[in-house]
Amino acid sequence: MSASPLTLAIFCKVVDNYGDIGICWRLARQLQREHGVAVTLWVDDLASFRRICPEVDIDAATQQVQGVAVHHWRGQDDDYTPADVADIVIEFFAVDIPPRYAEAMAARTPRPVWLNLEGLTAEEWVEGCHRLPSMHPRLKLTKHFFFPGFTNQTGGLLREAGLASEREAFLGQPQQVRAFLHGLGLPDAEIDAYKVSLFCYPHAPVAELFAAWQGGGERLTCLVPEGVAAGAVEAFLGGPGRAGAVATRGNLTVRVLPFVPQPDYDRLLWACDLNFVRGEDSWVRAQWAGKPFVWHIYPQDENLHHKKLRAFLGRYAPDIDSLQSVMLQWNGAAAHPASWSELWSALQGDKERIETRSRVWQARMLENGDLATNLLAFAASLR
Ligand code: TRH
Repeated sequence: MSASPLTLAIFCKVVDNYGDIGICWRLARQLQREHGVAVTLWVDDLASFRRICPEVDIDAATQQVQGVAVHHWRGQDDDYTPADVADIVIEFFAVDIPPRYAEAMAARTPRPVWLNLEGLTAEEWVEGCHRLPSMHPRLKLTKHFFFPGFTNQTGGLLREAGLASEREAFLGQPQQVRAFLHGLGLPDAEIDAYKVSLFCYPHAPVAELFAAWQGGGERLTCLVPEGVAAGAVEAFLGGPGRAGAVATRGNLTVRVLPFVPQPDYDRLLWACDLNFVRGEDSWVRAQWAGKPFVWHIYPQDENLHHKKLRAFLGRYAPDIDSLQSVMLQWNGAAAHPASWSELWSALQGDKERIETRSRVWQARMLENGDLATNLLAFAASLR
């Protein structure tokens, strides 16, 4: 008879957009598939969840999705008993788990491991805070901070075990890549051009970038998910930016794509020559894609995000000025703004170095292991 599986609960509050649920869902799936953990994902916004995972039923209080028990987290007032509590409890981005769940945690024997999974940043202080304990003010419970990161003194990055081989298998069959892009509506001419995927926040200087590409010396296909950079996209299209809408001006073709399920978003990143990504999860996926990328960081008060952006650039590309300049200006953080035509041609001039960097970086990140495995090892050390 096999022992009962380790149980784990993740509490996810969707603060904004798709990254919160994107990360929690990726972690949940991986823990279940690769480590045989019985995962319960508590999430407060099923509609956002469905955008990245279309099989989610937004009306179900509880449901099984790809082997994960998904519970609609409706509020803080429900009752829980110690039997409801998992062996490992993860609060994502310091959410407040329901008070009676915390009480049930304290009453459970043995007490669960309680982790706060934090956001990803390249700043150095993370190494000092990773794994630090914090006592509950009232209950006999200790939670530990778990930080993703870019060094072996952090929890590493989320990465599924088969990711690299899936990507190699996909890219190793050019007909499969073409078929995938045809499936997204691209005709051959758009597939044969330099391909860029564009995922950013509304304040990115997209219109300026489009103008540079339009007048640039190379045919370029820009693929934008529906609803992203809507103002600049609709101005370029001269009409609604619905999925399937497309227009060509000068050397630039802009095509609006449907918002695709998470696994297809990876394929899109793999298939493109350059990816503009944002937030946390798409940023990490772009790093694993092994392709050049430009990051639009999630904006924070008092431009705290500029510090985080610089910290990342300092690790990723301290020696590639063109890439630094593009990312800084894309994020409104350039000390001496330049024209987008200049920035773009400098970036293209460094193309090979940047391509090499994305592969070297990926190999370096592999050395830190993957976040799910690191997290389980840390939890085991506390049990
Ligand atoms: O959507 P984001 O901006 O999400 C977040 C949240 O805003 C969050 O509150 C904040 O803390 C965080 O950013 C920093 O960006 P992100 O993290 O890249 O998440 C997007 C998710 O959507 C990611 O899992 C990839 C997925 N996705 C698809 O599945 N299909 C698509 O077509 C696209 C464009 C993205």
